[in-house]
Amino acid sequence: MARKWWQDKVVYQIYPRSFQDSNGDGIGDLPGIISRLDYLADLGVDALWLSPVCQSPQDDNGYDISDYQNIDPMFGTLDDMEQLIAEAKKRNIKIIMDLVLNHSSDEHRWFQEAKKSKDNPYHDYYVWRDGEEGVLPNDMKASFGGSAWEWVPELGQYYFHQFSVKQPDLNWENPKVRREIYDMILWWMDKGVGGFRLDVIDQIAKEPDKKITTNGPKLHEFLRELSKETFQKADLITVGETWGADPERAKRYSNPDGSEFSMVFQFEHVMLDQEEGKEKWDLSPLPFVELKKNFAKWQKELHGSGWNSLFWNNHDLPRIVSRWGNDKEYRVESAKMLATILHGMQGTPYIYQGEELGMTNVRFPDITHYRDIETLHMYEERLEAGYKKEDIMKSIYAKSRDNARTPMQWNDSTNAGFTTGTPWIEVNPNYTEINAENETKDPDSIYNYYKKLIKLRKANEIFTEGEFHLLLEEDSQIFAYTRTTETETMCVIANFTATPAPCRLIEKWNKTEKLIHNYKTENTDGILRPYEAIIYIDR
Ligand code: TEU
Ligand code: CA
Repeated sequence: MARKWWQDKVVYQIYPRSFQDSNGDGIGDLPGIISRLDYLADLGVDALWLSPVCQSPQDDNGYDISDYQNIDPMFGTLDDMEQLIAEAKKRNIKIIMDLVLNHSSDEHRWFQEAKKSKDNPYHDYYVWRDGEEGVLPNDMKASFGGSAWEWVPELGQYYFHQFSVKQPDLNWENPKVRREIYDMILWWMDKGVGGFRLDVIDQIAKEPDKKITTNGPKLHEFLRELSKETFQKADLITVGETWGADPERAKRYSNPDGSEFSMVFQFEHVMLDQEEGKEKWDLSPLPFVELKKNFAKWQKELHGSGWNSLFWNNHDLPRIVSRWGNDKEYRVESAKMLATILHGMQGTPYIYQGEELGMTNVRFPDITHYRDIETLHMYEERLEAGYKKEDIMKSIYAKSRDNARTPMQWNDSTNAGFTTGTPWIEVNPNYTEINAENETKDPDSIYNYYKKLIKLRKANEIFTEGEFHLLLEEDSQIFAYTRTTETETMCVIANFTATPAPCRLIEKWNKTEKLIHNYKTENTDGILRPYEAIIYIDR
């Protein structure tokens, strides 16, 4: 497979409302991001994926867009966006925008028109079914609680929404909708945007009468048209968010011929601690051996025939160091170990803001401190269903999306240097210890470890090219694998637990060159210390 220019790049995800506030209103904004570009350039990332900053009533923190061609005043102006693109460019950083194309906000002009009458030219931009009040077209459920159908009495019709009632689904069957979308994307491309992340893109080809949401029959037809009409006109980085992807589907999304996207976000690995038929709130332990095999499967399947992204975190997921690491006595070691495992693989690493500092989950005393629509709906639903408050809070501590959304911890001043005002969501109280100012100064910090991993990827082709091979498959503590090219072999070895783990690989690999190690002293006895991780290379 011919190498693509973007394959050795590293992406950093910014959740704008929680990154840096510049004007004291408690909400992060574009000028705030601009003021932190030097930090990001120092870290060494090549592109910034911004969660949505377009105009939005913020029902789902911007994933409900009311004007795709404007910036929400809360975040700044179009001028600020152009300035961000230009300032980032000076530092060789591209801006990746978040495209929410499955649905719009109900406050979008299209929807406002659509609900005026059945023969309004915009009516068919959305998905409607005739019916009677109280008699739903079917029993489909919306992601953020309740039915997927919302009654509009003036029309005598229901509209379809896979997410909240304020996120009506767009009708991709309508060629006019598709054309509007393409023109909008071309307009952003013209402004110098370097790429796009496509929100729930495998859900656009829904067929609600057949209860199909994900992977509808027309999905790839739509995606190929979308790609051809827009992204292929420039050489962009594009990534589709596809919760329903298996390796076969992922190969189509990320086909090296460029007919759909550059790469894919698939979620199999982050769903392993959720049992079949259960919700994410029903907690169960991580099946570690399965995790290794799952990664191995994806590494093998996509090698040479697709391209994966590598991530532990995003704005929807709990903090990885609290989830599968140890955010207490081994926070630093385990954060570095998790980074080592992930960055050693083939694919494009995504670092979610604060991950490079080892930021942790938060435990607010009660529900009044939480802001996420999904968390709030679940809380109400489970209370009604008779769950105990303590148990609901336990699920929230483990899985709430707000764990990832507390403000970025810049320093130990009030509100972690995020805002001079009152933050829209409280800062994690551990900011006095965990913050960017401390970590940029400390050569042994998690931050400087990430910086080193990013440098290694750029300096060693094997990170991008090497073929993956899982070692010690059934070992219940050690995650180990090799990457090989025609001339070199690299070996990644890590203890995924807080218990020492004897490892027969160490003796042999100690004779080779060490690329990175999360402990300061050599491993001389072949026993991996808690969360110890090493990358070796045999040149
Ligand atoms: O997320 C897709 C999605 O399916 C989420 O609802 C996911 O299941 C949930 O967050 C897991 O807890 C995307 C965005 O990333 C998310 O922030 C949006 O809320 C959602 O789409 C709707 O646009
Ligand atoms: Ca602000």
